[in-house]
Amino acid sequence: MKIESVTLREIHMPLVQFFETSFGRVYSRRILLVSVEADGVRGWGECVAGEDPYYSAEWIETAWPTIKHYLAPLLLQSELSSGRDCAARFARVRGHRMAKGALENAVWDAEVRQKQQPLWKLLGGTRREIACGVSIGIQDTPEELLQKIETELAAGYRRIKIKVKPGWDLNVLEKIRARWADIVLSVDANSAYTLDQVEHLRKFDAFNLLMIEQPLWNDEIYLHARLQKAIRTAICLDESILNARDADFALEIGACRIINIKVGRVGGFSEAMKIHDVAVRHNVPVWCGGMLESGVGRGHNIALSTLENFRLPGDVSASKRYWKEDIIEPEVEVRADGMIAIGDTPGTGYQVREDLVRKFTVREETFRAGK
Ligand code: OSB
Ligand code: MG
Repeated sequence: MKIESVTLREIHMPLVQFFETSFGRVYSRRILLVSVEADGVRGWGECVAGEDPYYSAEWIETAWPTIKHYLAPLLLQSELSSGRDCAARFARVRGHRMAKGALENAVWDAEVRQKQQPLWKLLGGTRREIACGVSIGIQDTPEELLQKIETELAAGYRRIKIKVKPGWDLNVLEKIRARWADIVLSVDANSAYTLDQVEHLRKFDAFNLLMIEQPLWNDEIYLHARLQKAIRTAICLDESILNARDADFALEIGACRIINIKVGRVGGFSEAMKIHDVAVRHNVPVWCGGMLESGVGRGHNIALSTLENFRLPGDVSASKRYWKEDIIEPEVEVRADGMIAIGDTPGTGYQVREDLVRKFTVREETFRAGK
């Protein structure tokens, strides 16, 4: 494949509802989209870097110049045989995984359009439907949270995850379990606790949770192993797992019993697939995380979720939970049984609505070989 050009676009999309985690609240997304032109087709990728450096050190204003000055030139200099080659091409650049992932995934996207194959097949997927859960942010009151859970259960979602932090945890779990004793429930702390709070964290064991996601520091694995020995609830790591070596280490020392895979966090499909395979060797399930993506990233998350070891419902939910109008056609829809059907359409099965992308674009820049 010859990559002729790389285009970056920043689009603004207001969220239907604000989303609050232990690190803050967002009302609207600034999304960095990447497109590549290769042999007459266009491939799309989404950079999941946030509007602030809170979930990770990367944010939209580090991703843009990193792609412009370092990553795009590495792709434009000579031919590639596949999306699989990108990671090696980018290896000299340290970190910046979200920037790398956006570009690598745009190349895979172009590749499947060119080969007229479904993306999920090229990635090695087998599932013809995938199970969906929802991630529900911190609300102003517990009553509003209960109302939201009721709505999502009625829509058929197969797992409810709530965001927690000190002061919004055991008290809300009590209320949820009083109303729904048996639903599949998990919590995500986004690093809101420390190991001094082990006695407090042990109290989560009373609520029959599927998992507690990322309770401790974002850059720490070993202390999660100490915590996992002290609590019964399965720990799932998100922020701490940046590559397949991290996953192998975490599973070897017992730092978690489940892994959340986000293509952006780990630098693209190829590393995500390696983490998937490491988890298979350890017989540990994985699931696909979300980063409030537009339809571009959502389509990629769906394709990844067809790999065999994505055994737990992902944070892969319907477009309409986030956007008044998503930038893909059709929009992502979840069936009444909480599943998304996987078709045989080439590509992701979702077409990018370039008219809407143009409407939402606030800046755009294109790079070509030798420029
Ligand atoms: O930790 O999984 C997370 C959103 C932004 C940043 C981090 C996280 C999340 C979510 C949202 O939980 C998942 C979704 O896209 O619905
Ligand atoms: Mg998380």
